[in-house]
Amino acid sequence: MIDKQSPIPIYHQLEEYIKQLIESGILKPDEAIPSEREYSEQYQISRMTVRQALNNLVNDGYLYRQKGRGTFVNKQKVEQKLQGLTSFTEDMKERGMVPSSRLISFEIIPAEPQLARKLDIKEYTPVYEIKRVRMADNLPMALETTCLPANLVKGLTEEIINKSLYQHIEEKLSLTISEATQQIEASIAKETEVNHLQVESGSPVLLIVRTSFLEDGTPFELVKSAYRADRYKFVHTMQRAA
Ligand code: 16G
Repeated sequence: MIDKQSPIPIYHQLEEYIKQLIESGILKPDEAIPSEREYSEQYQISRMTVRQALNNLVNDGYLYRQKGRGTFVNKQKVEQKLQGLTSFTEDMKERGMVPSSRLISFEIIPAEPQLARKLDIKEYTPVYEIKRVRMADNLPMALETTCLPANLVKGLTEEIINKSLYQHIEEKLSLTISEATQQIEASIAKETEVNHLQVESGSPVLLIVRTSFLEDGTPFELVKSAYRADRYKFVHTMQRAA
């Protein structure tokens, strides 16, 4: 597996080898991997080299560490396609995972000027502000703050937002959700994100800001989310112009 004559650095060879074992399912989620010492003895390589390979795999979300217990295989990341406009509930159900939410706060606030502009409403008109931890199979995936004009997306209750916002908008309010614009940016989890997402401080997150529109072009939500970078990857198919 390890070729010391190869120009490819040894830590990288070890990293790729462990990655293959994970991707092919030979190493299973939550299974402990051998220790630094075991790898170093087995392949006659320095512990520093092993540590570098394992650190990279932890940072890329393939492995996770538990203090005093060792290093374990992470669950495979959720692959999120960047094509259709789908809800969190739909995305998780499609993967056979059970979606749930933990409500952090739910209030009606006056829209400050920047938010009002983005939602195309008058300044200081009421908006719902909802903070939820979105979970899949009881594991926190994202911390999401959603702002919706209260005069447009009417009648929200805790019960509704603990289920699906999009389902309420489409089925109860009979509004047609049409499109969204979205930006994705890399960042490091802030303190609230560390707490709610149950990650270590310094962990990477993907920040997503989405504005979504109804059929007639009216913006109905501005959503800011922090997704755990160790649980998520975004996949986009592109076509080259003819
Ligand atoms: C997703 C959407 C969010 C939407 C929510 C509705 C992203 C980045 N965000 O989380 O804009 O409000 O789904 O989910 O994908 P729900 O219908 O399950 O409440």
